[in-house]
Formats: sequence, structure tokens, C-alpha cells
Amino acid sequence: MSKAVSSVLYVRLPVWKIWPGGLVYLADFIHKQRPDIAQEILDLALVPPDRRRAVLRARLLATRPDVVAFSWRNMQTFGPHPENDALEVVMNFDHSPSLWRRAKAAWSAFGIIWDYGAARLRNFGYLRLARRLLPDSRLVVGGPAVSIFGKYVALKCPSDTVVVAGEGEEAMLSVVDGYASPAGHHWYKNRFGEILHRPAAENFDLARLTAVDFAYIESIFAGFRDYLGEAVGVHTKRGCPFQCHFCLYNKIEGDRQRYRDPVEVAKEVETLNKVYGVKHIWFTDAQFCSTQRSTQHVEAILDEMIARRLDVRWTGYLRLNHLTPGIAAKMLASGLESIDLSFTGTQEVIDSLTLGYNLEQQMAAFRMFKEAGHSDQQVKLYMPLNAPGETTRTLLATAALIRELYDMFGRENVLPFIFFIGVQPDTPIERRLIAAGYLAADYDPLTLNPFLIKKLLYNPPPLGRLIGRAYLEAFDSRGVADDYVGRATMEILERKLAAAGLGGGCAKSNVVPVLPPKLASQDQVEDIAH
Ligand code: B12
Ligand code: SF4
Repeated sequence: MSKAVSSVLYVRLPVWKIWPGGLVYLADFIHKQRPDIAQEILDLALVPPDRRRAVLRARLLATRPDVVAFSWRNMQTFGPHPENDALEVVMNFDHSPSLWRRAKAAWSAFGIIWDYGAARLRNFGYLRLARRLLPDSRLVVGGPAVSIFGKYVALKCPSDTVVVAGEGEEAMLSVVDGYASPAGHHWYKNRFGEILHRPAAENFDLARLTAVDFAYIESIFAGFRDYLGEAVGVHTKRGCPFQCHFCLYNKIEGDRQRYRDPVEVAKEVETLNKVYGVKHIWFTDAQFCSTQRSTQHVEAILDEMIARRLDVRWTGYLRLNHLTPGIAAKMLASGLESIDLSFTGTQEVIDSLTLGYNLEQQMAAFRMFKEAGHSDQQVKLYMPLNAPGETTRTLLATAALIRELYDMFGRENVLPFIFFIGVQPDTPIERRLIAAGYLAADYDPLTLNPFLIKKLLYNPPPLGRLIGRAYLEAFDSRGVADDYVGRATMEILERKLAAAGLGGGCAKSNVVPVLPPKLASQDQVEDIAH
């Protein structure tokens, strides 16, 4: 054990502005356990880029904290995102028929990759600055990006730094208590540059996360009020027992679901709403409701929220398999803003991705929302298009089911997001693609090689071109048609497939096959794409 500490400066490394939930929970927890420790949160997302280094330097020198705790949220930001630049650029580069647009896309890609690489280097620069200015302070770095790329961070960080993967409460508590070897899963790079690894499972008891003391947080976080007009993240549980092929949330949070007390969650939302005027809440769990037990936990939270008559709208990632008409009604009554979920229109693709749910149940749950009085809530469908197992037939089935949802909820309320699987380290899809020779076994997930980055956005031939061209056409016509790009893409796809004689989709394709599996050959799909 080394000496206990009396001050901590938390530094939120830059991201696109978003509520720094992880640091808020950490600082609140440490304050409740060790109230004498002076803490401060410096959020570099709120500082203009050209001033970040100077502001960090000034705070480090002014406060000279015993511990500097860096939080790093995003590192591999190319994951597919509705309508973000990277997706459009890749689509243009790979699939645009215009040479000029391909060249323009190549130039934009260069800019995006430059920013991506430079952001990472700058973050390591901030860590090194802290080490240089405060040679005797303890440096700790954690956060979602570190949970995934901890080993890499340990290689690149300055000496005498603790690199924490996963949840940070126990690790930070042991650091402020002065333990030389902290609790939790971490790497420690010692003063000689040697790296020691201590694996551990996520096991923090979430009942210990009582409602955040926002008055305290405001007193240590100058940027606190800058976030109140946006969605504020609230955590209700950690862990996910599923193993969807593309997902690593169960690695980040562990595979055992652990719950906060519903009363504490509701109290937290109540304070945000009634004291600070927050109107939007994002439940930042890996899945807000997924298993039978977690759905019961959700119901208890909704009951508490309804009883407190809160004026908020909320959302979060949902799985609907254990939904009941009663819970659907409570979701709407407590302010559900949008239904956000993975969506694909056949049981085969669901099973190929081991998503672990039943399509019929999912559709039945949609009907429950309708019957419970759905009004303007958006239905956001995150569609892993062209995943392993996708064919022209499954694509058509997805399009047909989306139409069914338009009929149910109103076309303007349904937002199909064109997503592709982002290949992430240590996931089943990564292993599958390495085994298939699509990726080299020693590929670098943090590569700056644009061709490899492109491969990590999984949209292979032959369907890749068909989808890419439909997306680009939708993107171009969006202004004219004034329609959402995802809706337009799906309709263009349907039109192209119908024109090629492959149309006539049926919503229940898992029950009645629309097309024999091999009807659309590789050549045929290439022809349709052109
Ligand atoms: C909810 C969520 C979202 C929501 C956020 C809603 C909101 N208003 O908050 C939305 C959908 C908007 C979103 C968007 C994006 N997200 Co997101 N998101 C998540 C998710 C599921 C939870 C994050 C969260 O808030 N957790 C709750 C808080 C309390 O936990 P936490 O921040 O992780 O903090 C804990 C630990 O990390 C640790 N910790 C944190 N800081 C520190 C510091 C120290 C010193 C220590 C010791 C510990 C520590 O302790 C905390 C408490 O235990 C994670 C996946 C996951 N399961 O973690 C992805 C995740 C964070 N997102 C990710 C990404 C990439 C993105 C996007 C870039 C996607 C995109 N391409 O657009 C954007 C970026 C948004 C932005 N502005 O930065 C990645 C980041 C890692 C990476 N791959 O680079 C993750 C890990 C998912 C993934 N697929 O890999 N996201
Ligand atoms: S996609 Fe959702 S349900 Fe599947 S493993 Fe990830 S968090 Fe769990």
C-alpha cells in the first residue's frame, strides 16, 4: 500500500459533446465513500480544440492533484452510424458510378482518417503532459475505449499509469485509498515501463450506486449545466447475458446482469427533471430490457417514474421479447420517446447473428405498443444489412416488414437506419471473419489503413454494391423527395429487386419462403446493382 490521496482531477478526453456519465458516477461514488477527498471534473469536450492543451496544463498546475483520472470514451469511431460522414464516404468510394465522386470520397476519407489518428495521438499527448508536469501524481485512465483497447493503451501510455478496463468504481476507490495494485481488471505500466496485467471479472454491486448527488456534481464540474438541455445518460443496470455476433457490450460490462435499485434510479431522474429541468433521458444500459428479470426491473423503474409524475421523455436500447401489454402501456405513460432496437426481417438472419430473439415475438410486441396507444414515438430500426446469411430474399423480407411497421405506426414515425456490422475485437463475428480469411489473424483493429478500415465496415459483395448504390441514390434524392435516407434506400432496393423479377416480398418470409435461396445468383445481383 502506498500513501492515500486527498485530491483527484478527472479529465474527460475530447469527444463529440455528450453527457460524461461514467465520470459523474465515479466522482459521486468516490465522494460518498471518501467525502474528504477534493475532486474536480474537467471536460475537454467543452473546450475548443485549440485551447485544450493549455486549459489542461493550467488546471494541472493550479490544482496539482494527487490523482489525475482520464476518461476515454471513443477510440474506434467508424462504427456505422446513420448518415454520418464516414458511411457516405465509404459508399461513394466503393460504389459510386462517378469517378469524380470516388476521387472526392478518397480525399474526404483521407481527412477523416487523419482526424481519427490525430485525436488518438493528442489524447496520449494529454496523458504525457500530466506525467511531465506532475511526476509524482498517480495517473489512471479508464472508460469505454479503454475497456476495449486497454492493452494498446497500456503500451502507449506514460509510465506509472494504471489502465482500467471495465467499470471503474472499485478500481478508483482502491487508487484513492492508496493501494499500489488497484482492484478490478487493469494493466499497470510501472516506472520502468514494464506492463503488469491483472484480469478480473466485473462484479461491482450496483445497489451501491445510489441516486447521484447532482448538487455535489455541480460543485465540482464547471460544465455541468451545459448538458442539461440534451439527453442525460442514466444507468439502471450493467451486463448482458446474450452473445450477439457483432457485440462486445457483454465483454465491457460482463455477462451477468446487475441492477441498481429502481427507487434510486427514479430519484435520479426526478432530480434531473424537477430540479435541473432535464427533459430527455437516455438509459445507457447495454440493453434497457432484455431478459425476463431485466424487464421486471424496468417495470419497477417505470412504476416509480409514473408515481413521481415526471415530465421527461426517455429512450434506450430495447429488446422487446418479454414485453407485455401492461409494460408497453407503462413505457408510453412514463415518456417513452423512441423505440430503438436491432431489426432484421427474417429469423434466419436473426439466428445467423445469434441475436437470441424471436421475430414473431418482436412483431407482436410492436402491436402491443400500437394497442397501448402509440402516438408520435419514433421506431428506430438499426438494421445490420448484408450480415452473414443475408440474401436478396431476406432483404426483401426486411423491406416488407418495414412496410408493415409503416402501416402500424405511420410512415413518418418509422426510421430504418442503414447499418452495417462494424467488426470489433474479440467478438464472434471477428473470429468468424478471420476463420473465413476475410481478415488476417493478426489484423490491427486500430489500423489507419483505409482499405482495412473499410473492411471493418462489413458490406461484402455481391449485395454490397446493390445496397451501396441504393443508398447513394437515396442520399442524392433525399432533398427532392424530402424523405429519410433509410426509408428511401429500402424502397429503392425493393424497386431494383422487383425490376429484376425478384420482388413480391412477403413479410413472413421465415414462414413462407418468397424465393428459393439460390434464385439470385452472384452475377444476377451484380447486374441489378448496375
Ligand atoms: C449508450 C451508448 C451510446 C449512446 C449514448 C447516449 C447518451 N446520451 O449518453 C449513443 C447511441 C448516443 C452513443 C453514440 C456513440 N457511441 Co456509444 N455507447 C453507448 C454504451 C452502450 C454505453 C455508454 C455509457 O454511457 N455507459 C454508462 C456509463 C456510466 O459507463 P461508462 O461511461 O462506460 O463509465 C464506466 C467505465 O467505463 C469506467 N470509466 C469511465 N471513465 C473512467 C475513468 C477512469 C479513470 C476509470 C478508472 C474508469 C472509468 O467507469 C465508469 C463506471 O463504471 C457503450 C457500450 C457499453 N456497453 O459500454 C457504447 C460505446 C461507448 N459507444 C461507442 C461509440 C463508438 C459510439 C459512437 C462513436 C458511434 C458512432 N459511430 O457514432 C457515438 C459517439 C457519441 C459521442 N458523442 O461521443 C463505443 C466506444 C468505444 C469505441 N469503439 O471506440 C462503445 C463502447 C460501443 C462499441 N460498440 O464499441 N453511444
Ligand atoms: S447486441 Fe444487445 S443483446 Fe446482443 S450482446 Fe450486445 S448488448 Fe447484449
